[in-house]
Amino acid sequence: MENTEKKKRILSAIQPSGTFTLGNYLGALKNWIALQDEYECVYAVADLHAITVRQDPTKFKKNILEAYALLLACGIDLEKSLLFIQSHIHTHSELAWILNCYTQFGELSRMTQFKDKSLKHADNINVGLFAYPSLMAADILLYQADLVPVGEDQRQHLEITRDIAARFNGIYGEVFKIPEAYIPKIGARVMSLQDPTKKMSKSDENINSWVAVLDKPDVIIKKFKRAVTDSEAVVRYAEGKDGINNLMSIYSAVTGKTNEEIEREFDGKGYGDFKAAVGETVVDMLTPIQNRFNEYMADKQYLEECYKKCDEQALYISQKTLKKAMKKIGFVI
Ligand code: ATP
Ligand code: LTN
Repeated sequence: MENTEKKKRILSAIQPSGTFTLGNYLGALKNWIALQDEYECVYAVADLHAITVRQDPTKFKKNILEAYALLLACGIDLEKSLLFIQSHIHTHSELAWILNCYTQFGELSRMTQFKDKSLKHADNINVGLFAYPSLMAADILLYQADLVPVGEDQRQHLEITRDIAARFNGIYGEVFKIPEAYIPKIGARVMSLQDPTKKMSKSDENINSWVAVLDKPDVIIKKFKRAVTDSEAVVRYAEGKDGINNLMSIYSAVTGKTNEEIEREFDGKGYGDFKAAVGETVVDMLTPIQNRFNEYMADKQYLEECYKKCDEQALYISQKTLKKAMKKIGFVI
């Protein structure tokens, strides 16, 4: 996939750290799918990033393959986009090392994700966790990406990517394109079903607080039934009604209905009916994805063909940038 057309290039990646949630789907993946016609999209399973926290080898291997299959099942179309496995492309580790040498200790120390994760994994504050942003910068800069769709939590990492690229270009000339953040036209911030003031997160130990894309229909329905609401018993979007607001924005993201339309639809009905309706629309949305996921997982050979084809193209594109950077530094190429 060469950048011959005028289409801008989008790059994004997701860590294969366990199952994906409805938050990941509505907040990120759905958008990845929607971008495929307008942009040249390069997507990756960021498995190298995932080892900054300790992984069980058997589970890790399963998670990587499942993440790949799930992304395909969500609708990444390999006729239009690339979807590769980060660790298969050796240029990422190589450029990350180089970029480490153009990144300051002080600026990495200021990364909020590093500070948060250091607290969470106090027994394993490894150098990889510290240097995480320079690997992410390598992911982005290797493909000369124009735009990077990122959630709020990754914004700081995109900023440092821009700083590193500008610093390198300042020394050696135009080697890297400076990427911009892409603010999605669609995309919802999905909150926890048990504490709607917190974002839905798969690392939340209360499994009722999140819905996984691969949860069985009855489990999904049950989790929505148990969702925390309020005592007003009126379906309307308003301040102080975090639980209902969250359910309304999920319902809206899935059905495309506006808040007014939802309020009209559930006028005179109780929360029980509303929660059941939200659960059912989510099930209807996820069932075809789950079916496709099962088909892909049953055909490992097909999956392998998919990632090998993409790996080859990703290597080709990324190698050009890596060579250019190395040549500028003075390596014997
Ligand atoms: P963790 O719980 O381990 O922090 P996570 O579920 O928050 O993980 P990430 O891997 O950090 O997921 O994020 C992957 C992508 O999904 C990011 O683009 C992030 O912005 C998006 N995302 C994650 N959770 C939500 C959410 N609740 N609502 C909207 N988008 C989300
Ligand atoms: N750090 C990101 C995942 C990620 C990424 C990237 C996102 C790795 N490399 C390149 C955008 C571009 C996360 O944890 N959400």
